[in-house]
Amino acid sequence: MNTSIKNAVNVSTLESIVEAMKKIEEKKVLKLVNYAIREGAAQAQIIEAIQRGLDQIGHFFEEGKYGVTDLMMAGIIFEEVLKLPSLKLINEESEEPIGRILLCTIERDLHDIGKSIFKSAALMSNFEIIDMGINVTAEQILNETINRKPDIIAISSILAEGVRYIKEVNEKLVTAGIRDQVKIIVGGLSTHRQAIEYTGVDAFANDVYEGVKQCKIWVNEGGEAN
Ligand code: B12
Repeated sequence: MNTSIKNAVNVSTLESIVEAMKKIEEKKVLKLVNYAIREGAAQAQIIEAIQRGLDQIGHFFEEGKYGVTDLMMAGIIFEEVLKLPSLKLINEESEEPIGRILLCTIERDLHDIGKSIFKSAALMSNFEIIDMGINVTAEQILNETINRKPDIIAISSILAEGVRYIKEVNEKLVTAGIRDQVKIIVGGLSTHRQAIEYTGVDAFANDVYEGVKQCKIWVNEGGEAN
């Protein structure tokens, strides 16, 4: 994905996006995003601005100023932004896929925005994506791995409890004798470097672009992790 800044982007437009997002002002966010794109903002800058707004919303939620409905509305706004044609998050050129990724949000977790961003970035890099959706169990991941033979399993885990289910994914693949046939990468709020050791996955990335870069290394080099 080209994340270079084409023109000088007005920093205040990006700050206005953060503010509008923070206040959950849907129309204003969409208007500002379109404006920022016309100013030459890169996709990554826009996503980063929205994410900063979401972080504030998260804090307000923790403080009790916002409720679940507000979280939900925030999620809807982000989805609307991701769908904007001007953001061009989908690669329209139909080139031969460089590899197959099985993607999901882990069991009991309904957050799918980070997953969608990873999906867009991976599609832009010509990966084939099998999107299993949200709240996906280790058993379902195992079955789909056997059936679809992906090169990589990419798991999004936003809730803290996700780590235990990711560990289960690794254990099921080991028991089935197919763990060495697939790489596993995880990302999300609940994951950190220590989680790699605990869960037995191959890599961790909280930045989708870093995550896709790692996936490319695996498919290009025949599967060696960093
Ligand atoms: C929107 C939102 C929701 C929406 C989600 C809508 C949707 N369509 O996804 C809804 C309303 C459903 C929701 C529900 C809940 N939520 Co919520 N939610 C949020 C909020 C505000 C934003 C999350 C988000 O989308 N962020 C933007 C994305 C882009 O960021 P991200 O998910 O982290 O993804 C980035 C990286 O992590 C990474 N990444 C993510 N996945 C992957 C995968 C791979 C492979 C890679 C490489 C990278 C990667 O790349 C992304 C881009 O940089 C956060 C607050 C916050 N600070 O994030 C709380 C937050 C995540 N929620 C929280 C909570 C507590 C809940 C609820 C339990 C609330 C409740 N009492 O009901 C429920 C749980 C429901 C469930 N079972 O999942 C807590 C989680 C605490 C924790 N760590 O366990 C947070 C942190 C709020 C808080 N501060 O308390 N939520």
